Amino acid sequence: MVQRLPPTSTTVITASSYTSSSPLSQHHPLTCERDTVTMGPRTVVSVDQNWQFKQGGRDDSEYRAVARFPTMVHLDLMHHGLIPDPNIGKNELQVQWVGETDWVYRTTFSSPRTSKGDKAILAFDGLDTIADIFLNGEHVGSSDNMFVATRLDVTRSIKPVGETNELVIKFACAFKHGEELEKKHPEHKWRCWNGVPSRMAVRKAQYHWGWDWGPMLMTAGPWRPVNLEIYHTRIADLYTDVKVEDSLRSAEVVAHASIEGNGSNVRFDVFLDKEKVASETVEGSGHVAATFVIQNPKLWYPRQHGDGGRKQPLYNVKATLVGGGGEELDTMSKRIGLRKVEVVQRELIGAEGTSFFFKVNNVPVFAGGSNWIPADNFIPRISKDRYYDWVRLLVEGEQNILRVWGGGIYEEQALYDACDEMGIMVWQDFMFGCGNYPCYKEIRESIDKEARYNVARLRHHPSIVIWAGNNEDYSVAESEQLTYNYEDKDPQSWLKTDFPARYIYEHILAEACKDLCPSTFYHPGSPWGAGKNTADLTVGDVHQWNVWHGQQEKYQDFAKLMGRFVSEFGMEAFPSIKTIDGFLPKGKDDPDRYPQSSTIDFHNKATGHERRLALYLVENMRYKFDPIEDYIYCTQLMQAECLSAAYRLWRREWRGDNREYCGGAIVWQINDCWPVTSWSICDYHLRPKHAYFAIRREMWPLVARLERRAADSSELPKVHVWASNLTQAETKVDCVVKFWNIETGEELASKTVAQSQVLKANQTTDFDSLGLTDVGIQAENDIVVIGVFLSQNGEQISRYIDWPQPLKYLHFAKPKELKVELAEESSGQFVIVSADVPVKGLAIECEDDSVKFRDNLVDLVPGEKVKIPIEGAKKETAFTTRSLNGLF
Ligand code: BMA
Repeated sequence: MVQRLPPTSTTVITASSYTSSSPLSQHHPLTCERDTVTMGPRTVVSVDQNWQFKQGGRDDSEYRAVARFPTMVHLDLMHHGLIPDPNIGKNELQVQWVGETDWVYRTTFSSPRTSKGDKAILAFDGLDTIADIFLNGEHVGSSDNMFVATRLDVTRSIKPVGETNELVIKFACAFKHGEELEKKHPEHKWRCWNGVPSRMAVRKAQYHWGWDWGPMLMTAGPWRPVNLEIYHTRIADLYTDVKVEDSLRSAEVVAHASIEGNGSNVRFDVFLDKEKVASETVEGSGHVAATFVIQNPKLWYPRQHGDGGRKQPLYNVKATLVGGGGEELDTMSKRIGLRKVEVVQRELIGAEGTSFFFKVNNVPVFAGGSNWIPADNFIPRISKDRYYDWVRLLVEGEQNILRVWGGGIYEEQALYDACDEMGIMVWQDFMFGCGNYPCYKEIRESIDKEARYNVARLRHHPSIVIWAGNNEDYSVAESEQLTYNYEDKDPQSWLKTDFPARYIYEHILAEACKDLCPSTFYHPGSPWGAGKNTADLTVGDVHQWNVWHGQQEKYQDFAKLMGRFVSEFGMEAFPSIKTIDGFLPKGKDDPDRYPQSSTIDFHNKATGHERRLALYLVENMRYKFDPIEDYIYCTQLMQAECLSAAYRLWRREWRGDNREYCGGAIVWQINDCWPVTSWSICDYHLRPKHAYFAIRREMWPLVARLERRAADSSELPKVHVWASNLTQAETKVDCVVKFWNIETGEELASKTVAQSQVLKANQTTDFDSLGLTDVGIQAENDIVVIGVFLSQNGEQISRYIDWPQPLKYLHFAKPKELKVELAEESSGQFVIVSADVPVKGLAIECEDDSVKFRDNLVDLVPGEKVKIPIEGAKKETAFTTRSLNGLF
């Protein structure tokens, strides 16, 4: 069958079909009466009204209305004023009892009209966590895994049409449940970092047990929607296999529908931007499929690639189940993207080991982005808009990858939808983190179900470019010296070792991915490198924590700490003063409003945080504790210096074909789950820390950078200058390097290092290095600030100012003239800043939270005006500044 598109489109689609009656009952063990009555369409009734909750196991507790639905118990208790807000002060301590007890949720709903032979299914998208379900007094099912959906056939328990049903869910204490399981399995070596070991026995978000950036808040409740479905037949699943030809000129999309019950045929429709581009009807039930071949497909790319547009092209595939009389019985749609993704691990020229980078539609992509933790302790209150706002922040920060970390949740649909639309690649971990997980039979079965459910739920998202088995569990195995013989390929034997979870990562999850999503790369863990030590910098990915944790290296040495792909590294900083004032019980008047106070320390969960922050501050800058705003500024400046150094030095090693010495850098972490001092670059309220802007500048597609390096300490350093072009086009640039005296602001020299020089696409170009004496500078290097300016067709496109390190040795001048002006231009609002002397780390601040900065914390040199794009300022908006020059 061939279908031609309307003449306006260049896409030509051919379609063919396939049917098999697969034994669907395997997947859907519900008994299904096959009747000959006329079938009605599937109806779905949201069971989201009348919900009430109470504490379990107590006769004196009363039911109260929930605050929202879906929900978690802390939200309901807060709503009734029964617990204080755990985000404020030290209230976390007051609410611990909530996680140490049982909870009951109940509702009523009336029975809808059904036809003879219809089934009634109660579908729970997510129950947190140890749940027993009762309908009209009868126990109808249970669940002990927060990450799976539960479908219960209640055909025989539901009341006749119009009558009222009572649904009760009893949630047992997950914390105690974990402890019991830990005791029940003394054969296992329970070891973990963060939380308590018993967390690993419960398939519940691991950060609920507390993490080094999060409180311990053991939630419970129906955290995802509940629906009542009435049907005779339905589409149980719709998925696609997408294969983009190497030439990129055509793509094959095989759409599969699994049918439960008896339909007659399935119509598959394919849409691009709401316009129908193909349609195909296939007879049969069980498993049906249709193949579409799309010529000149509109391909999905990570942002900055492909057409470079902000909105990626997405196709909709819709399946409609049609009965014998032509009646539509059910529909299901999936929004997909057409792309080909590879993870390239191959030999490198002149370097050890193998590369690790993503290639999308034949284009190697340097991945620069962030790690993601759950955006709240109570996920139901995170709206779709908030997810989109987070992804927009990422996009506006010039990032292109987000790693959904394994100690949280398989995220809400909205996060992946936003990433699909905005061209953000997603690295998706399975939900295991920082531990030696047990692997007894019951938990294996639960994990298998969880893996298959979530891979099937998420596999249509083009943004998901890799699945990884866990977060740092192989590193825990190494540190605990557990058994791991890479050469042993017999899964059964792994179960007998003291590291049985290898069976989860290299067997259960690997098989689930192979069966359900074979075209997406599966990586057993993050970090992991083909059986080598997880700290090996030459293979796979690494988590580079020797800055902050580990050896506590200097961040100036990030170049030598580079891995082939760095999926974690980080540095802490305080959040905005607005966020701190928000969690201090008395806000601005709180007696604990100083950096070392007990409330502020309480909102930092990292071991040794006082010492580590102090170490990096004391090594690098003259800093101030008082007022707290200055201390916040210092930690944020230090974090910005640290993280931008990593992006700058690692991105430099993206050097073209077979020279992809570093394929990506993913900072730990973009977000927080409550107001806290952590490694995040934006805080709980989405307020960027200054590092966010510094990273944004480092991820700009076309930049010039420099590094000063001396062969030995007696020599003046040489200035090494390079440009990095992450665009797909070769381009010609000019590059000038300028030198100023830091204390006087006098311009000492200027040197053109590139004139109409070709920068190859998608790689770094080194320019000739400069000796300071070559440009006539005889003075010691420590008073020279160096700027590198890149221009294209006479227009400056990148600037970078480099300072001698450490900054604490420098004597900064006080500017006589520091201008900060608000300007309205046709391209938007700007704050324009300039100064007569070099200024380090000029932060523009503003009381009004509705003013959004698109850049900040800039370095100034004399003779230059720097434009900071902003939004939302009014004429009367007052701006203040802070800089290293101004601190002392
Ligand atoms: C990591 C993460 C988290 C942790 C972070 C900071 O490696 O995987 O477990 O929060 O370090 O310590």
